[in-house]
Amino acid sequence: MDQETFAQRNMEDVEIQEWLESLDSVLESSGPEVAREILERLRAHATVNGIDLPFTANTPYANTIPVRLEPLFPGDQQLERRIKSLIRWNALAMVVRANKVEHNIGGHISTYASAATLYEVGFNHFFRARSENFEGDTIYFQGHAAPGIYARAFLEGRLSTEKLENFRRELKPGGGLSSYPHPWLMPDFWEFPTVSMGLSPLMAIYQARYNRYLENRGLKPVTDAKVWAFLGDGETDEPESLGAITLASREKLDNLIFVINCNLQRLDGPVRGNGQIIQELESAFRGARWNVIKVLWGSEWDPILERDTEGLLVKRMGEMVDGEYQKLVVSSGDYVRQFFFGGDPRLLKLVEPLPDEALRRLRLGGHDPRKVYAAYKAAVDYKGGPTVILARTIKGYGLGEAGEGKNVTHQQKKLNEEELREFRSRFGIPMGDEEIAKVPFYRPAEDSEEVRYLRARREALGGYVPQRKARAAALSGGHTELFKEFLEGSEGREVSTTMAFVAMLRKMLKDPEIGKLVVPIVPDEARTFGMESLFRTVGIYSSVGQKYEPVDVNTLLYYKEAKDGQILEEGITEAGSMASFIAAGSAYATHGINTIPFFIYYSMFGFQRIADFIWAAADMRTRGFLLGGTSGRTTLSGEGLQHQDGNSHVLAMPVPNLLAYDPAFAYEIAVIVDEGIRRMYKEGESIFYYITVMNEPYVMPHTPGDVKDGILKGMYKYKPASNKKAKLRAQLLGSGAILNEVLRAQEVLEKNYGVAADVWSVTSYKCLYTDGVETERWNRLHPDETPKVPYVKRCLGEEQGVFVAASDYLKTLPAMISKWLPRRMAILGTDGFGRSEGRTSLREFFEVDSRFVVLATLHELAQEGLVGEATVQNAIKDLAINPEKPNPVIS
Ligand SMILES: Cc1ncc(C[n+]2csc(CCOP(=O)(O)OP(=O)(O)O)c2C)c(N)n1
Ligand SMILES: [Mg+2]
Repeated sequence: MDQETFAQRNMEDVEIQEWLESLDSVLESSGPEVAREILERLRAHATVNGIDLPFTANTPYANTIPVRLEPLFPGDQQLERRIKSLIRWNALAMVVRANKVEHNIGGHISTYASAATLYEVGFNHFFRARSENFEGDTIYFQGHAAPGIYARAFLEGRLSTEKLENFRRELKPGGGLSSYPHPWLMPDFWEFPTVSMGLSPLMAIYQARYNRYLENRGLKPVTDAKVWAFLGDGETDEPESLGAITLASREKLDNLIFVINCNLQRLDGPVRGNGQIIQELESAFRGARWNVIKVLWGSEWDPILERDTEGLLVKRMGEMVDGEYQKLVVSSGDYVRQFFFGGDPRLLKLVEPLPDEALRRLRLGGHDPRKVYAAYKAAVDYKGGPTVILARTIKGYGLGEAGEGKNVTHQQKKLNEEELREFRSRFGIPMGDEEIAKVPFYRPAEDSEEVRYLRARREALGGYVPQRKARAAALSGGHTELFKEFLEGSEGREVSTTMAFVAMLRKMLKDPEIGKLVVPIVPDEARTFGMESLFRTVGIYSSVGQKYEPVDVNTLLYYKEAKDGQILEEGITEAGSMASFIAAGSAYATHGINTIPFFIYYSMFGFQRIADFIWAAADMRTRGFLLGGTSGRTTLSGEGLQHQDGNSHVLAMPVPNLLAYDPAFAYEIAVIVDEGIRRMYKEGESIFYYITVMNEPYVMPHTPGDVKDGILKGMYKYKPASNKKAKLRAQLLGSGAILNEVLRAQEVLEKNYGVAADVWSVTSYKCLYTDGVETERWNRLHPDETPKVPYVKRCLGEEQGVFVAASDYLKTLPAMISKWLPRRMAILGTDGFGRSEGRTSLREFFEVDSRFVVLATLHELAQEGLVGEATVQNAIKDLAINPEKPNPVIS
C-alpha cells in the first residue's frame, strides 16, 4: 500500500468512526425506532443523489439480537447443563452400544451432539404439551437427532433401559426404538415422520396454515400454539424445504418457527465450503419476508465484540467462507489466533488478553443456552409472520478427536476408550474410567436434582413431548342414506365418474355430521373436475377473506373467497396440497378433530410426483381420500405423454395401508367412500384411500344386486352371459372406463362368434392381490388347518372358459392375480408413453378397445383348441385390426 492510499484509508476510517459514533448516540438517546428512521432517510437521500446502493437481503455476520436486548435466562443454567450432558451421553451410548452388538446397525451421534442445546432450551422452556385444555405445540424433530430425543425421554422415565438397548432393534422381544421418527412404528410417541429430508419443512408450513384454517372455520379455538420445525442446514438443499416459504409469510404464520441447525456440514462435507450457508439462507428467508434471527456467537464473544468499536471483527467474520470456519473448529487456539485474527493488528489486539485455549473454546451461538433462549423468546413473541432461527453450531460437538467438526463425523458410530473418557470429562458424566469403557446408560436417581428439575419443567409446560394420541371421538359411520341416490344410476344421463364423485362431495358437504369436517383440496384443478359450483356454496379458504370484487361476481358460480371458506385451493402445488391433506387427515391425532380430506388432482401428478409425501402420509396414519382425477391412459384424451396416467395404480401398490380402487360406476364409488368413512372415522383404522375418477361421460347403471362386498373386495360379476349353454365360454375382467369396452366386446363375442362371456368389474387389483398373498401366507403357516381360498379364486376358480383382462393401466396389474386363476389369462393394458389423441384412437393404439378384447378372447379360445386359427385370422380382418401396427409399449 503506498503512502497516499494509506493516508486516504485512515481518513475514511476516521470518517466512518464518526458516523458510527453518532449512530450510537442516537440509539442511546432516542432508541432503535429513531435510528431506523434516520437510516431509512439516509438510504432514500443517497438514492436520490445517485448513489447506487446494491440490494442486499443480508445483515452482517453477527447475532441478530444484541446483548442489551437479551432477556434474562429464566432457568438454572448449571442444572440444565448437567441434564443436557446426561442426555448427550445417553444418546451417544445408545448408538455406540447398538453398533457394538450389531455391527453396522447405524445411528447418528453427531447430529444431536450439535443440536442438543437447541432442543434442551425448547424442552425446558418452550415446548408446550397437548392437554385437555390446550392443543399444545407441534414439533417436527429432525430425524437424525432421534437418539437425543429418546435419551431425554429416558431421563424423563418414559423409556426403559431395555428400549434404549434395543435402539434400531425393533424386532427384539419387548420391542425397541425405531431409527427415526415413525408414527407407524411408535404411534404413542412420534407424531411426524421427518427423516426423508425436505418433507418436514413443507409439512410444517402447511400444518401451521391448517391450524389457522381450523380456527377460521370455527373448528378449534384460537390459540397461540406454535409449530416448530427443526431442520439441518444441508436439508435446505432439498427443493421442498424452501419451496413454500412464501406461503408462510403471505399467510402471516406467526405460529410457525423454523430452527435451522447450521453446523455448516452435511453428510459428505461442508454445506457451502466456498460460501456461507447462513447468509444464503438469511437472504432467502428475508427475501420471503420471514423474521430471521441469527444466533451465531456465544456469550464469550460479547466482550470482544464490545471492544471492537470499529466493527472490524464483524467484518472479518463476514469474510470467511464456511470451509475456513470448519477448519477453525478442528484447529488449535494458536492457529485460530494467527488465521482468524492475524490479518489485522487491531484484531489481534482485541484477543490479546485471551490464552490460546480460550480462543479455541469461544462458543458458537447455537451452543449457548442464553443466546438460544433469547432467540426462541423473540420468535414466540414475534407477530405478523413466521420466524426462522439460524443457529450456528459444530457438528459432532464434544466428540473431540472422534469427529468434532470433521468431514467424517456424520457417520461416526464408534468411540474408543480414550475418546469416551474425554467426552465423559468434558461433560462431567459421573463415571470412572473403568465404568465408562462399558458405555452404560446413566440415569440419576428419581429424587436427584436433575430428574426433579426436568420433571418440574415438563409439568410446567403441560406434560411430555413428543407424544401422540388419536384423540378424536369416533364418528357415527352411518352415512349410507347419504350415498343412497348414487346407488340408483343416472337414469339415462351420461355423466363421468368425476361428476358423480363431485355430486357426492356436494352432498357430503351438506351432511349434518360430516359436512363441516369435509376438506376439499385442489391444486388449481377445480374447474377441470367440474367443482367450480362448490366455490360459491362452501367458499374458498382465504385467511383475509376477499378484498376484491371477483371479476365473475355477477355469475352464479363466482370465485368466492372467504375467511371461513372450506375449500383449500392450493394453487399449482401437488406437494403443498399433499401436505394439507396430511395435516387434515392427521388432525384426529394432532387436534382431536376428525377432518376428512378429499384431495383431487391430476392423477399423473400424484404418485409419480409426490410419492414420498404419500409414503409419509401412510407412516403418519393419515386418513382421507386421494382422488386421482383425469385418470386412465386412454380415457384422458388429447393431453398426451405427460398427462395420461396408466401408472398410478401400480405405484399405489407399495403403500401398505393404502387401499386403491379403479371404479367404473358411480355406485361403486359411493360404496367405497361410504365404507372408507366408516372404517377410518368410525372404526379408527389407520388406512387411507386412493380412488381414480375419470372424465369420460357414460350412463351410470343401477347397482346390479348385492355387490357391495365384491366392490370392496376388488371384483364382482357385473353382467353374466345371457346364453349359459353356449359351448364357447369366456370370463372378461374390466376396470374403470375400459369396463365399457369389455361390455361391448361381450356383445360382439356373443352375436358374431357365439361366445358366451361373463363380465366382471374389477375395482381393485391391489385388494385382490393383497388378499391372495395374505391367504397363501396363512395357509403356509397353518398347514394343519383347512386351507383358506383367496377371494379371487373363490370368484373365478370354478368359472368356465378363457380369461381376458383389460384395464387402462399397466399390464402388470391384472398379471398380479393370474396365479390364482385355473387357467392362463390374456392381459390388455396401456404400457407405454401416451399420445395426444382422442379416446377412440388411443384405445386402438394401446390395443384396449372392444375389438382387441374380442381378438384376445378368440385367440385364447384358439390356444385351447376350441376355435380354429382361421377364426382368429378372420376376426383380425373383420375387426379391421392392422397386425403390423406400431407396438405402443416401445413406440
Ligand atoms: C431425502 C433424503 N436424502 C438423503 C438422506 C440421507 N441423509 C441423511 S442425513 C444427511 C445429511 C444431513 O445433513 P444436515 O441436513 O446438514 O443435517 P445435520 O446432521 O448436519 O444436522 C443425508 C444426506 C435423507 N435422509 N433424506
Ligand atoms: Mg448440517
